[in-house]
Amino acid sequence: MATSLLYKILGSHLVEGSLVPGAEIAIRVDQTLTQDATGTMAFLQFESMGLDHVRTERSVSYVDHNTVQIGFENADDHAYLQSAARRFGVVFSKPGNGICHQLHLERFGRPGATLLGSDSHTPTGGGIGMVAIGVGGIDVAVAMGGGAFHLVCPRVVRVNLAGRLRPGVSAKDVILKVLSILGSKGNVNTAVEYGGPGVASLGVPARATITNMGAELGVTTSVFPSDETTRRFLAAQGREEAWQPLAADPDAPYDRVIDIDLSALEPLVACPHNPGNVATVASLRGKKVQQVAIGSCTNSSYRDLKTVALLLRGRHVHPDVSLGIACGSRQVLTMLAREGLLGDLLAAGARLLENACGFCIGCHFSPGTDAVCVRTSNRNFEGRSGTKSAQVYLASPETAAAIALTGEFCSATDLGIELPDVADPDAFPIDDSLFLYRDTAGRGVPDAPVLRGPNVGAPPRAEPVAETLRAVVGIKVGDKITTDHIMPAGARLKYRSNIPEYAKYVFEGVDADFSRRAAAARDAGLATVVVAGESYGQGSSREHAAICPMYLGVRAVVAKSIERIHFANLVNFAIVPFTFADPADYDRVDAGDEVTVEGLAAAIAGDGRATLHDATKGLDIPLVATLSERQKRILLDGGLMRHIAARTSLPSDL
Ligand code: MIC
Ligand code: SF4
Repeated sequence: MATSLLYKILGSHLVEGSLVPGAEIAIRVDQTLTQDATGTMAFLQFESMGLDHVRTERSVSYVDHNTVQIGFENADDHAYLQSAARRFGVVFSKPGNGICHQLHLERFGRPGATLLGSDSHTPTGGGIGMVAIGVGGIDVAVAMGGGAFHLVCPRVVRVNLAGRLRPGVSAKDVILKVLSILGSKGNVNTAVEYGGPGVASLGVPARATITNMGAELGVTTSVFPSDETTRRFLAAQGREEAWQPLAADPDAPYDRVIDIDLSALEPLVACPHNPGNVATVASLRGKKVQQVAIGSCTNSSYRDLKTVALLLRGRHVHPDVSLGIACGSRQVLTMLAREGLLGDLLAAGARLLENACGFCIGCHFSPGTDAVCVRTSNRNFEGRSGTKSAQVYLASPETAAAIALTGEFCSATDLGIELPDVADPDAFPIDDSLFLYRDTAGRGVPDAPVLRGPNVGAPPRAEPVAETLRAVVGIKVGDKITTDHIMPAGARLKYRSNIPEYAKYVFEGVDADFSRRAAAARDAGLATVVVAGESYGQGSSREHAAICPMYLGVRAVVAKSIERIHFANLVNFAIVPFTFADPADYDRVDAGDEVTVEGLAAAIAGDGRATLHDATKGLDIPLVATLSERQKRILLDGGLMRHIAARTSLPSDL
């Protein structure tokens, strides 16, 4: 039977279930990646499983998120991660090496492999034909131990690309076009597969930009075929042996087919405060801009930054604009330096930022009050930049460069100059010296010490779901509440390894008193319920958006709908992910209401149907938790770690 590329790769890794959309399946995981902001929890959880080394083909621990290092906390986290990597047979990528997704694509990814990463943009690897999926740290910990990854088999949307991009239009415009068609919600348990004659005209970095921002669609993963372009990219990285050709069968069935003519695309932007708010650059022409930031795991390749450097060469950034540039990897930075392009950027007045996540997650380079800001990153959620009132737009590197020069919205073609057409080189400069422990990877060093500073504490264990839930509605939020709303990053990122401290900031930007109230309710023996609208938990994979609420006594979320990674994280920490049986009931519950759910554990063990009794209003509201049999057991056991301890003998049954 003709098969999609996604199902071919999933099929070759299937260990449980069958490839039927909507069914629960389990797959073997070849590679894992973690980054420092989610990695400390992942490694603490891995340690608690009692294994002496990882069981994967390749696991890499990157440090790229918390590199600002104000205070001792970040450096302590880095030291913990480095020592744990050595001990357990993981390759360690030192800070300064670059952003995990860019680096993994350059140095480790391989077509046809599965990659599980504790970061939502892990699907960047789909740019070279991997099935790469973003998950919470605890799921990566299990995969590092050799355990299978359980997921809902996604339905597959095919995006057929035809034609060729015009000058001034690039990969970011393609994915923004896809976002304008599919939207940034409602795509749970869906995957996107790209194909068609237009694929050949896109280089690997372009493909990776597109699969990277599949995260903003909310899909499980996105994948491109592996072809001659992929082979050339891997050969230029000195890794041709990792290549294999991969494509869908010509008549493969798809759930939906979308046709995009690349030659008809024009420069696009995502407007505040969601990547799905897509508009044309032309519609904003002339609007003044105060800050431009170029980089992030979406658009920081050699191709992207050389394009920017050539556009800026011999010109100067507008006096009212602050332009920051962050390369995705040391390889990219080295190439810019060797080709003299760094000089062009500096001469133009750009500020060189560290090769790290940095501005993308609000660690630094926050814009001023009410500033209009254009970024090449993938998320423009309210407040993520560090400035709540800032208006952040997402655009391609060429559009961002043109705006930096003129100080207002315009596209690169408006500059009236010949636009560069940058191709990848035949050979990238290879220097793997900041990847440590390659020689002991997979085996580890059993007697190597693991360093734990005072900021590094084991995550609290979840509790089995109660027979009866007695709670207060601690907060009621609207639609598209992102994990950045639930668990802010930026200045708070340094508490990722210290749950009691980090928990003080749950919902900080939405309701700064939430944490105090929830902790007080917990201490008085009352649980907290979060009530939410559509697409709750959009965005990142950070399981802290489940762990910290759990620590504060949150035992259930009741929403109109919940996004995939956050749903899984809630289950992994024994918070029941309910949806309203009738979404209209959302309007009948309010923050502060006292609520009970009788027979909660029995409902979870059964069909997931339960009744929320709102004692304050005297109402009964039907709820449903749509769970697989495995997820039911995890909730009843008290979270994934307890479930593993109770049900498996490590590591083979993970
Ligand atoms: C993000 O882009 O929001 C992050 C920071 O990379 C997160 C991971 C995290 O919160 O540590 C993600 O995308 O998963
Ligand atoms: Fe880092 Fe931003 Fe990419 Fe997240 S989206 S991995 S913070 S660069």
